[in-house]
Amino acid sequence: MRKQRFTFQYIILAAALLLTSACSTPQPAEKTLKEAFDGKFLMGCAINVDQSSGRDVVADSLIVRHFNSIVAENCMKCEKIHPLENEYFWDDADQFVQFGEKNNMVIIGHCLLWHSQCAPWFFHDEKGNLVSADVLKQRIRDHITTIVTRYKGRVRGWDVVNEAIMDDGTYRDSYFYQILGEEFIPFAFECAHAADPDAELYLNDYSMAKPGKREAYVKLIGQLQEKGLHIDAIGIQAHAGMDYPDMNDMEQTIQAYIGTGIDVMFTELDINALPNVFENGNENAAVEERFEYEQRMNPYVNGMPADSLQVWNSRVQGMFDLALKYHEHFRRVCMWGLCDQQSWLNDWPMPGRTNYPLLFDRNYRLKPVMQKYTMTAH
Ligand code: 9MR
Repeated sequence: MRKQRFTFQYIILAAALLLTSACSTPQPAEKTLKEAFDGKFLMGCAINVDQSSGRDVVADSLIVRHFNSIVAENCMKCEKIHPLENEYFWDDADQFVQFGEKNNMVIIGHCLLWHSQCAPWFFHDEKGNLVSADVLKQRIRDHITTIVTRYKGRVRGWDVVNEAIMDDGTYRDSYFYQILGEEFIPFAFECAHAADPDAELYLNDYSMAKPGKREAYVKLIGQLQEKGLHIDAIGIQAHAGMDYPDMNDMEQTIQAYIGTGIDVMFTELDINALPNVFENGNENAAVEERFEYEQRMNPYVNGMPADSLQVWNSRVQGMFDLALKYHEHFRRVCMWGLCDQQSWLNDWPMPGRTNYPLLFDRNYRLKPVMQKYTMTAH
């Protein structure tokens, strides 16, 4: 009797299984991000030292699964990698490069020259005076040659000069500019190419959709090309917000850069979900700008409301749709971090906010907005 009931239960179970598989339409398997954009552009992620050292195990598993390119969020910046004139600190940068190699990723170096986070010794002599043009050139040459040579053949491309132009198209009044004038940019490209002739070389900046900035970069690219210097692509950082940049302006920027004959990339994509703290609706990503914490500027501590999320989703898709539209000239789309809780935007320009700028949420889940790409052929 007992045996009979057992057999009967098996028959029911088998029938139910058969019925379910016959009725359900086969679901397309969800692709990873890198699979979704395979053949179109590289899918990149800026990683921090916890990730490149293997300490952030959960993040690492997602980075390896979803991304085929990495960039160093901080460990290759001058103040970290070259803190004193005769002292380089390689541990973190070496680990970053090893992480990329171990996981078969395209490794990007960020950044060789940047006015910000540049070690204080770089521009001054022992008396504290600004150094001469010749001394600065020698320092730039040593800095670039040493770093690029160390990772020759391992780092695919370098942000050679970062954030050199202001939103209105004028040159940033950095020490590089004050001491060397416009010449510091071609000089940096010359040094980088000499150190690794096979490395890709890039310019990189934020608020690129601003017409003044766009025109200045088109002119600068032309000047580098006229001098016969090697430049492969320009990085549109793409630190965006809920109402900027205007997508038509962004598209015009992409077209203008492609028109110069080099490729484009989104190199630091994130979408700030919080109210703009700047009274003038500032669209930049200048790390030196800071505000004191105000509760009213931190409205989504417990999550984003549906209407804001909808806007955020359309902004993200707007950026990816542009990259897809121009994919023949788009080398890479790189997120500026993996998941929301790790983003610099929780603390900039105001500390202690709860922001939602990235593709993975605070529980390390890929946001549903990306199903537009991961669930379909496009
Ligand atoms: O995300 C980076 C943050 O952790 C650093 O504190 C900050 C200063 O080094 O730089 C951030 O990254 C910047 C990038 O290097 C250049 N473009 C703007 C990015 C956001 O500030």
